[in-house]
Amino acid sequence: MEKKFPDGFFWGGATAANQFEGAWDVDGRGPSVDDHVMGGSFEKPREITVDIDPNKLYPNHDGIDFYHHYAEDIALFAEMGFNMFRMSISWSRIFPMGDEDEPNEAGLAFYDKVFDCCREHGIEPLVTLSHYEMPYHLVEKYNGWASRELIGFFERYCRTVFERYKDKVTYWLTFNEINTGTSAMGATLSTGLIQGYEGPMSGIEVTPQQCYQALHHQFVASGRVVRYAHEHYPQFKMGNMDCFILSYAATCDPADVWANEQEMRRMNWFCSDVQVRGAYPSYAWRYFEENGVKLAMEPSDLEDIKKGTVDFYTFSYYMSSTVGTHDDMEMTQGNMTFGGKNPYLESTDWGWQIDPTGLRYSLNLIYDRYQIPLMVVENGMGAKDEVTADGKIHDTYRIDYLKKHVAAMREAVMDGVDLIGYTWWGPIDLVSAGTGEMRKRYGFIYVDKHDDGTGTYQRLKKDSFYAYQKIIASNGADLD
Ligand code: BGP
Repeated sequence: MEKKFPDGFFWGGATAANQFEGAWDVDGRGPSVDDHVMGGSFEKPREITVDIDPNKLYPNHDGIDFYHHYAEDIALFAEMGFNMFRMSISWSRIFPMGDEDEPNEAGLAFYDKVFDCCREHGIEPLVTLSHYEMPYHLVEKYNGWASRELIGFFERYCRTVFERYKDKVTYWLTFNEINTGTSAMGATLSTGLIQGYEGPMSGIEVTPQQCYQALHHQFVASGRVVRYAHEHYPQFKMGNMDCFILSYAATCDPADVWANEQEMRRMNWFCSDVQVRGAYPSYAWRYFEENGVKLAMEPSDLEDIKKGTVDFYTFSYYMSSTVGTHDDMEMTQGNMTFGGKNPYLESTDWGWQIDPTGLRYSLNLIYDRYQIPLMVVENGMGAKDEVTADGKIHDTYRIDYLKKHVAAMREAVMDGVDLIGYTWWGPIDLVSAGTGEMRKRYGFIYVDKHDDGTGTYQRLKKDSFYAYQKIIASNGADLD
């Protein structure tokens, strides 16, 4: 059987406005949630402050200054052969407070320039409407997505950008990694349930009631904007976005298998069952009852969810984990999560367990369940890079990770999965969402920016730049 990806496959990279644009207070932009989060590390959690302290370092404020380097960066992406670029629009650049009536023209004009630049290079933008941020004012005044009023504000923001960019953008995602809203980390980054909160980013205490009510508001908002897009812009393709953390049962003890199934439902299936199938899954109601969740709903909510199902399913995939019931399980860190250690896998320096076969397995599981086109919109390896005296970065570990994951996707395509695109996370180094570090680098392009805030912002091509270029040029056939 021929080992190949379909013609027209999308190859590219993925970013988020808050982690790389910088220019946090330029041209009328308002502060977003991430602008209140300080830098951290593997050992030290990021801290949130209510007021921005000018004596402290908030790494998202400057990011890697894509705001002033976009033309150079997009040209480098084109040089690698990208035909897709995933990016997000900063809501607080368009509506600085989030609840005002009129958008900020300077913010809108910035994305016009970015999309035009993509088009000039033959790159299709894939735009996330909300990637781990919202105007901080919405947290201060409404406690984020705890409030139903956010639905209307989000709709206004989406309608504004849909109309403005209708001729420039076709592929849209509503909420990045919406399923993290089931956890404390997501309550900060995604649903913003942190009114008045100061402390470690994952330290906020939230009840299942608070998490699922906020998620319900996001489901309704997503359903409404997807439906609106379908009705007004039939050319648009609307997708969801989940953080897929594949987990295996830690042993063949049936109790472990069932515990893992429960975790797979909570983490990986619950949100996409709603957004792809258009209804709360049958298993949700028992969970709600046993965990004291009573959703406040308006009569039209379930209809909005039903009528606003997505056209394609997208997800991030970095690692896998294990779940079990036995006390002697060894634990390890991971993306937005702690999980069981798998003795068959190696880990990155940040404890994320590398599992390319898990990507093939996940793609098969997801496609079997939903039967709609899939995209892997984040996959990558955070690592410390060293610049040699002659300005080179020999990131063989990243190339190895990349090739193994591309090979796994190729197998999944041959298994019959309708996979239409792949965007590597952080094709250019950017601020880590989890730790706020710069030294946790994902890029094929190195950026001279450091954890203490110093750096020239100079861009350098790593060895992986050329490796990805070769993979794209052969449409994934050449992995030697
Ligand atoms: C995903 C997020 C991204 C990104 C990535 C890597 O969960 O969608 O925003 O940051 O993970 O995570 P980190 O930056 O914590 O290494």
